[in-house]
Amino acid sequence: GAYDAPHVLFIPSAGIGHLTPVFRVIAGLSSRGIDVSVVTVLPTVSAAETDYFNGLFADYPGVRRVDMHLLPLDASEFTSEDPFFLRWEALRRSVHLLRPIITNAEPRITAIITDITLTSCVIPIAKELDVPCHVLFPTAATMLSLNAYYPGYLEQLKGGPAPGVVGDVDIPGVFRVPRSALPPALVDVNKLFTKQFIDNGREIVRADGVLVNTFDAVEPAPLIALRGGKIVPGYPPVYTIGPLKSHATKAGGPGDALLDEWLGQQRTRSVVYVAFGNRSAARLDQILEIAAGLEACGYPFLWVLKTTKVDREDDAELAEVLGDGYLERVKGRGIVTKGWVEQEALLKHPAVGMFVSHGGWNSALEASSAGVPLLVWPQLGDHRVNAMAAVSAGIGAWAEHWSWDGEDTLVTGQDIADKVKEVMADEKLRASVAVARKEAAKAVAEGGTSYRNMHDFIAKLKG
Ligand code: BUP
Repeated sequence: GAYDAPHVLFIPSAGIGHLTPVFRVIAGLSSRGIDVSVVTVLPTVSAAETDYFNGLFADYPGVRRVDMHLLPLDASEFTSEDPFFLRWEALRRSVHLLRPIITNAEPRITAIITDITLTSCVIPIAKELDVPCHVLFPTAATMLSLNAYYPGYLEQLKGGPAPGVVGDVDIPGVFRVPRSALPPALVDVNKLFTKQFIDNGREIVRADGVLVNTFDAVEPAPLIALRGGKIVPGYPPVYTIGPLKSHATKAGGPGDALLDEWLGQQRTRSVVYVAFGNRSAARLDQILEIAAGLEACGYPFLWVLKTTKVDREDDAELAEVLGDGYLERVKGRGIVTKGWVEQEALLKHPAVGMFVSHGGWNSALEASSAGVPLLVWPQLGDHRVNAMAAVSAGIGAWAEHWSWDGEDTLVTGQDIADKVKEVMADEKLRASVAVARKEAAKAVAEGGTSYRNMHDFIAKLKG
């Protein structure tokens, strides 16, 4: 009833990129005194996610952990699907287990916030139990606009000359996404991911609102289109609340003491930071070209190297992967690590000059609020759409013709070195990134767009 204090149930999904914005919102609400419960499914897909959950509960002891056990998924039903997509499917098929969790919770659950991947399964339960439900969209508003538009786009195709054959997708009021830039799964309407994406895109219209980790000034077009009902009439309110701050309370520096010391010795804006997020692993031959490119670019560099998609399978020794003598040759000038770095803090270090990134939206926003230009080398999923968003926002350059999901072309060390030098020397880009940095700070400062949206959202939670 109206006298209940707010108690928010978060339903996260899998993958650090999905957990990141969820945890950041949890931290924001919890530190404002709002009671929060988090559905927790163990074991997680990757070891990094387990550490991430443990860190959250250690840092925010007031946050309640609600364990949920997944129903087993018959993997033989799916052929060679991504381990994260499979987990999303397992979660989707287990959501009815949430019903007793919600009805038995003490104090009463007054609001639900679900990750986008579970939207079409969670909203019917929330409606049935009469609990308001918001969706947290973990990537760019541009992707949200594609998610909103795609179900209708496919419907239109049905009446056309080639039903079911996906082409370029011209999102009203946003831009035309070439077929080649779409998340690869989406061009095949029978893919598990595509089915989930379409169901979620349809059902989200019944949500009470959508929270997005972005800010109005960085992606004005999709926000105007969504809010103006130009993509889907009657679309729910979109709360832009980014750039969300890291929830890690102990994140003082970028990582360990040695890294801090090394960074302290580098010239301002001279370090090339290279990281492709949590689930993009390069092939060995490509890793060797990246190594050569970084060695040849002439700048100091810090490279977070992943050799497998899921970290539990990663037992490669760096020295072996990189070959004889590489680490000795670059010693002092280049650091290669497999470990977790506190990226948000790292990007704010004055020595960091640019970021070679896969284009995960959390990473892109962290770079923009630190004023660090991106060189986006998309790897999979939404990365190319994010790269287009980053270019139109003036926060980065896009290596448009470099290898991508499923392609076996190799980008040479020379190409990588040339592009790094080009971005480092791009004064125009550096200037527009500096503007974006100011806009990002303005958005979250008192009275800014993201600040006000968060304030309105909390007021709504309090009823
Ligand atoms: Br790796 C790594 N430290 O060492 P994205 C990542 N992160 O803090 P995603 C670290 O993880 P995909 C590390 O700062 C960001 O907040 C990073 O999210 C943090 O990409 C987050 O950038 C990564 O959205 O890959 O989800 O890992 O987009 O392929 O799902």
